Amino acid sequence: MSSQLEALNRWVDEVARLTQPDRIVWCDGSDAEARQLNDLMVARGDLIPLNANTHPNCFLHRSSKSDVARVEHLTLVCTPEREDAGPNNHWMAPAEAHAKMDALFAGCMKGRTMYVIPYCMGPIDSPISRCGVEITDSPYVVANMRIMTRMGSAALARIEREGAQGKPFVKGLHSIGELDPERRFIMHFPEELTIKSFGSGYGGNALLGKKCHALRIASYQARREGWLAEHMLIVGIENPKGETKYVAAAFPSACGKTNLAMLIPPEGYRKAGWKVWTVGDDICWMTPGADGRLWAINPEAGFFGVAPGTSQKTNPNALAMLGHDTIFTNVAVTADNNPWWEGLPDGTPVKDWQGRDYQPGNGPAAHPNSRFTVAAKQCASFSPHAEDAKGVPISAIVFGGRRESLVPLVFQARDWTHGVLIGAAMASETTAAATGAVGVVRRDPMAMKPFCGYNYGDYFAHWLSFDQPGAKLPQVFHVNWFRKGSDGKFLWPGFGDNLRVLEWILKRVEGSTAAHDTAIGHLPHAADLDVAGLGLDPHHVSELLHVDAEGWKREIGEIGAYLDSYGERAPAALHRERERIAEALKD
Ligand code: SAT
Ligand code: MN
Repeated sequence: MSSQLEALNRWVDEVARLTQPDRIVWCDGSDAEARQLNDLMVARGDLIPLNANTHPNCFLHRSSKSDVARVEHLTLVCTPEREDAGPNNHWMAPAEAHAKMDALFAGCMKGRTMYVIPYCMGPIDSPISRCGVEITDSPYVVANMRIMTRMGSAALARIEREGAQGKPFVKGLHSIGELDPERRFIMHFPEELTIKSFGSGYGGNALLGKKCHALRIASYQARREGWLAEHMLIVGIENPKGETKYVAAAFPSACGKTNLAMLIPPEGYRKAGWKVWTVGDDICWMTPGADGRLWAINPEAGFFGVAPGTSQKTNPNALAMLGHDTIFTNVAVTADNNPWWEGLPDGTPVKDWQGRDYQPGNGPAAHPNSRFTVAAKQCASFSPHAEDAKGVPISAIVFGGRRESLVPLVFQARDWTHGVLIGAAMASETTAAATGAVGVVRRDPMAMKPFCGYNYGDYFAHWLSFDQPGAKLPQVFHVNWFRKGSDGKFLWPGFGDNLRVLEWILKRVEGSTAAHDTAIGHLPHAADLDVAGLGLDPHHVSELLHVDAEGWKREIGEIGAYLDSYGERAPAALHRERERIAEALKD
């Protein structure tokens, strides 16, 4: 046995001694194993089979009602020095955190089965991919990890192979405990490549390959090793000439990343031959290639998407892929046992997400953060290059948030440093993906606020460090689909029509269109955005492309105060860039 497998066995033994499960199961990822687990969960009531005629092999899971979203206040990064976690993270000293977690884990799997899940984040043969092992007592977690990662024997073989090359795997220990919010923590030990999560069964808290590994731990590794682990979708845009360019885009949770990744071109574009290819909808690992470009993979194998709002109108690709082999969590059901959520035009809920008879007075039928888990391969727009071992080359990086006011529909950074400032200054109104108030504007640099596994000041410096001689870095843009007019209505139609903005972005990448230079960056000339036929009020178009100098002076001031909150660790180059913009706004 290789020393890596010995180390893994030792860790599994150690965990079993601590948690005292009745049984230990090593997951091989086979279909037979999945069927057995499903049967077990159905028998226990953890999964409810949905209508087998309309939704073959689809199941509903109802979570505990106080376990429906990520819990940022209980998510900690445990580095020896508090400063290394930074003001952007909750922190605890590693020894104290281990003691706290081990006390929670002691005996917690008595009467339960402990599952050992070897997994690979990214295509199994890609050098950019990384492996981990999650130990959990939740069959629901196993079923979700099976869809979201490459899980089982192939991953175990890679772990063994990489052990011989001295490459470690990430260790994640998870127990649902008693699902008691008072006894819940998600702890990260980046220097030990270790995660300990207790007391929640919810996606981002429990599927440890996702936010915990692929973002918090991976961002830390990426800084050490010279790559980027980002909260970004990856989408390929094919023009009528048959050329495909790839765009990576960062938006906070529940701001439409899945919809953008699966966009259906508006009819005119479709007829002209435009196509959109989905590579990923949530996480992007990018690494500089020998040619100087950034090459990206999606480390995930599935989509864990927000159900409410997903419809034939907003995301037909998603709706189609949800017709079979899907796990739904916290949606409502109709009388004929089909899944239902707010935003679906047809069907009537009879049971709400908690399984109660549906009554409008009880609030939405589906939980606002209810989710689907589905294999990426089920998506009709899934890119034929999504599993390429070398990844796909990124031409443009797009940052975006939910901003009712001030921020224009689209603008382009002057250069990389300006682009990093734009990413660092991102702000967005909060959503239901995390517990807490919804709709409050907060700074969410690169949409990584809940996911950056180290000090944001160091993270900004890491981003700046990619600007090397010979680098062919992507152009950087900022978009805002969520601008509202004085009547409180959205000014921009969004969804498929966002391709009109992506088209301008790609023209800028090619250098085939001029732009309007402003203090905050390059904006489209109204005539260069293909909005004819959208029926937009021309006044609204100019509002969408307007730079409100007074508003931006305030914003730039707030960005300065925000950078100051990282003290010495905030790169001087960002301060200088901010000052340059502040000066330009005076003209
Ligand atoms: O954290 S999850 O991955 O479960 C969902 C999200 O917040 O993006
Ligand atoms: Mn996300």
